[in-house]
Amino acid sequence: MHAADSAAFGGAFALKGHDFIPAVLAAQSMWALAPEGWFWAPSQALGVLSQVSETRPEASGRSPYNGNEESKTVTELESFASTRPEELTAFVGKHMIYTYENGWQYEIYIKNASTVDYRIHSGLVGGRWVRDQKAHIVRLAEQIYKVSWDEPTGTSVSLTFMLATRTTHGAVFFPNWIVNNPGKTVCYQNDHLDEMRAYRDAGPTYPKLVLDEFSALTFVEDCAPDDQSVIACPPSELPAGYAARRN
Ligand code: FER
Repeated sequence: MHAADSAAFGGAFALKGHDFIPAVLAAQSMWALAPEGWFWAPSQALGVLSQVSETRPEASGRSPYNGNEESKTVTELESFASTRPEELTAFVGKHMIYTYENGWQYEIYIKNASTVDYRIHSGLVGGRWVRDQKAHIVRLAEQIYKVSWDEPTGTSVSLTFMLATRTTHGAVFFPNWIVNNPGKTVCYQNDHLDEMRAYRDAGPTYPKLVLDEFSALTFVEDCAPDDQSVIACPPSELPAGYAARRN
């Protein structure tokens, strides 16, 4: 791990070469050891850093990252397997409906520890629905989960679910071709995967539209994992009032 990488984890920052340490920092910080040497870190960051180093997959031999990434493909480099599956059991099976502050309404089913199904009820790409999207799912803290993936369309999605407050936050990065022609993605994507990849590769990708929105969870229930009946039809074929249910 480079000092710069260490800095990215939890906000630690390197002060190598600086011999003046302000007292206020000294009171709230500690020296931390990275392979390249000692660096200064806020004390809150140290817990995160020690967790990271204890569970560093490359240290356990599980990770394909070996310092020679140029020679590997994305498929070889990217693993959707959770390093902490025991932390996901309460989240797997969750079926949630939520509305962003901009009015867009979405539905997601956490199908298993590395897969989501979803349906979009309204918004830029309302009507779109997707099954078996591989996603990275992690628990950030008690009752807070992050779900991140890259669509065949080129849209990148990172969603944070805060179950205690029944809120979410979405950071979604739409390529420009979707902004120009959102309707092209409105379908049951599983039947059009090659078409979506072709649109993605044709672009234009830029400028991307970044959605950065909070939402309210209006409906939450627990379903069994890997249940194909949870998300099984387009929004238009749902019974009246389906997405308006509140609990
Ligand atoms: C979400 C925001 C965006 C979401 C999915 C997307 C299931 C995906 C959008 C797209 O692929 O067009 O909250 O949740």
